[in-house]
Formats: sequence, structure tokens, C-alpha cells
Amino acid sequence: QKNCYPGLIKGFESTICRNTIGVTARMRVALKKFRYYGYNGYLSDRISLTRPIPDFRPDGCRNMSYSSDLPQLSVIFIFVNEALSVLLRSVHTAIQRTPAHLLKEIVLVDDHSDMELKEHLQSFVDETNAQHGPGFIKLVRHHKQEGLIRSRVSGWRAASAPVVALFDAHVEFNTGWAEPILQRIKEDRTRVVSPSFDNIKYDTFEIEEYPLSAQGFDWELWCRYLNPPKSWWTQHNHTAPIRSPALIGCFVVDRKYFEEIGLLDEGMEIYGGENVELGIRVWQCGGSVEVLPCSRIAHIERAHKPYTENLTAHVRRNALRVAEVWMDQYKSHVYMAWNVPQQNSGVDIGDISERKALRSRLHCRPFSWFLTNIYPELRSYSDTIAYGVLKNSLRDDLCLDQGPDTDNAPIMYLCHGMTPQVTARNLQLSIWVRLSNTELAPETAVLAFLNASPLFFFFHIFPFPGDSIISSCR
Ligand SMILES: [Mn+2]
Repeated sequence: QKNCYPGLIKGFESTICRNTIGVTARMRVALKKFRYYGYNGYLSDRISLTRPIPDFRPDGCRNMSYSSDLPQLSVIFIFVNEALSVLLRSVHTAIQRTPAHLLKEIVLVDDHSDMELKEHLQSFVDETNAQHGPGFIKLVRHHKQEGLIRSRVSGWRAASAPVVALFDAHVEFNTGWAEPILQRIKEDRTRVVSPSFDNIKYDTFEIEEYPLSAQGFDWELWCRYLNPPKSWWTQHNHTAPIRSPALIGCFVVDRKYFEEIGLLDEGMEIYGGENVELGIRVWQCGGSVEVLPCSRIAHIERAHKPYTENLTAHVRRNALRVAEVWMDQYKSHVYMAWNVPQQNSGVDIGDISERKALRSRLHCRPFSWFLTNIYPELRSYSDTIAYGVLKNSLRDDLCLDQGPDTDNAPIMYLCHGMTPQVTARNLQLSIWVRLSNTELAPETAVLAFLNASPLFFFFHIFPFPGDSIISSCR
């Protein structure tokens, strides 16, 4: 047919035809894919699987030299309902941009996807293995959805190289990403290493350069990109590893060391918190976590995530597990950030006895050590005496609220008890409330009335660790 041209995904959708359906019909298909995947799957199907992407490595990275006997890698991708072209782009760029002698195998973990991926993926695996040798790509399928956390562990179980790289399946590897990481792990196997991430825009698939950053978290345990620590800036060397409190979730680790320190917390459900738990655990139990500027990977930050309707409930549950196992007296901060009471929280966090046993078996340091030495940017609120919503006593359907995004004036608003209304009160009678624009107002004093007496309240940024935050991630 004259309106058809060969598709970019070899073997499937082998031709794409123009104008066989109208513009509105194509838009409908595109919109459907966007709703389903959280990114522009329609566009992805039309972009080369090995398109070149800009090399954002800082000066100095290109002429670094590495040991001739770096350890081999298993690259593990986990996914559920990922667009085939996006998944294949992850795999193809991994093959193309990892030196062949360092890439032992690729492990694909399908966490019970429901469509497209079934036969198409199998034929891709068969075809690739015919070319690269049997077992080069291993496909692990879950018979029910286990969530991102147990999927990563499944992938680890199937892997056999001395080093494993655990990634989402919506990434594009950049040139030279593997060598700096393998070098750091070869020098010290207790290093857990993350590449630096750039963004693939979910709508246009353009690559957006991200500033060099460490990977941290807030008190809800959502990950946050952080400005690198002062000690890094004073070296004046942009190729140097950046000490990182935690991980956004994609990382590279010595396969056996990962087991020794306890893999991931398989008692967590679906999504969230495991990346923070791993960072805290590695640091408190004698290892280290770092981000390498010379290793870069572009990653799609999806508009929404395909796992489940109520992602937040899982993130909260997983966060409370981390708090209970690792954070000692600081666990109150996590409860406070999620606005749940510390006693009888009403959240079933499952059995944590194994994780507590792991902590004592590994003789890990207290969380206070971690805060002081590794994550001083995370503010703590040790004199908090109460938290929750602050109601107006004259109209108890009105609560203190962070107000509109455009300014830093807290307002009274109909009570809904969600994040923007969580406040805390400390011994000095300050009221802490989240402010919308954290750049403008570190502290704002306002006049309020308590039982008809005038009183100054101090509004503070809560509970995010101030200036060092760049943005949320993954
Ligand atoms: Mn992701």
C-alpha cells in the first residue's frame, strides 16, 4: 500500500499506514494510550528505538579511564502495562550503550501486565536470544501483580552477573553510563550507586537535562532531588561522586552485597518507600550511597502511574514500616507528615519482625547518626507537642490551610484534613504549616486570636527541608 511505511519495531506493527484513519480517530487512539500509560505511547511508537540522545555528561567524563577487568552486569527491567515501544527502547539502548563484554544479560520482569506485552514480548525475546545467545534475555512473569518492590527482588533472583542494575522499563541509557558505576563498585562492593537522571518529557519525549543532584526524601518519604552537599561543591570537580541519602529507586549494586544487607523490604506493597528504606539501611548498616555525574540515564516521569487507583495508601503504609524499623524516636515525624496518630494509627503495616531482626543482626547505627552525618538537610522537629488540623473554634468546619499556590498566606478553608491542612505545634507555641511557595517565606509571623486574646503565631515551612530541595522525582 502506498500510504504505508515500515514500522520501527521490528517484527510487530510491521507497517504503519498514513491516513487510513482520520485525524480525530488517530487522536482518539493517542489519547487512549496516554490515559493508559501516563505518557504519549502513540508518539513513542513512532520514534526510533535507538534514537541518539544528547550527551549531558560534565566535562572531564569523556576522558576518564577505567579498569580493564570491570565486573559484568545484569540489567533488570521491571514493568507493568508498559508500552511495548517504550520497553523496547529501554532494552535496545541498554544493549547499544553498554559495552558488550560488560553486559552479561537482561532480565525482564513482567508484573502481570494485561495486554499487548504477552506474545509480542516473547517473540522479541526469542529473536534477540537467537542473535545474542540463549538466556541473554530472561523473561520472568508474575502470575499476579506483586508490585514494584517484589518485582525488583524477582529480577534480582533471576540475575547471575556479579553486579545487578535495577531499572524501570521507561528509560534511555546514555553513552558510557556503565563504566563509572562498575568502577566504583569494583573498588568497594558496599557502594550502592545511582546514575544521574535526566527527564524524558511524557508528552513530547524530548530529553530535558536535569541539574546534578543527590537523591533524598521528605518526611512522607517521597523522594526528592537535592542539591549536592557542600563538600561536593568545594571539590570543584563535577565528575566526582555525589553522596546521596537515598535513591529514587533505580540503582546498581553488587549482587551478593545486596542480599547481605537485606535486598528490599518484601513486606512492602505495590509502590513507594522501598528506595528510601534502602538508602537509610545501607548507610546505617555500614555501606554508602552515591550518584555519579558521569553516568546518565533519561527516565520518563509519567503523568500518572499505572499500578493502582490508590497509590497514596500504599506509600503511607510502606512509609510507616520504614519509620517503625529504622527511624527510632524520629518516627514521629513520619506519622506527623502523614497526619496519622502514632498510637492506634488505623494503618495495618504488616509484620515487621524480620526487618527488625535484620537491623539488629547487621548492628546498624541509629537514625540520629544518619540525620547528623548523611542527611543534615532534613529538618527535624523534636519539640513538637501536637499535630493535626487546626480548626476555627467559632466555625468548626473551617481549618487552617496552606492557601493558594501563588502566595504564602495561610487561609481558613473547609476542613478536608489532607496534606495542605496538616499543621503542628511546638513547645514555643509556634504553629507549623506547609507553605505553598517555600522559596519566599521561611518564617512568617501572623496575628491570631486564641480565646479572644491576641497571640502571635509563627508559621514555618513544614515539613520539607528548606532550600536544598529541587523537585520531587520518579
Ligand atoms: Mn519510573
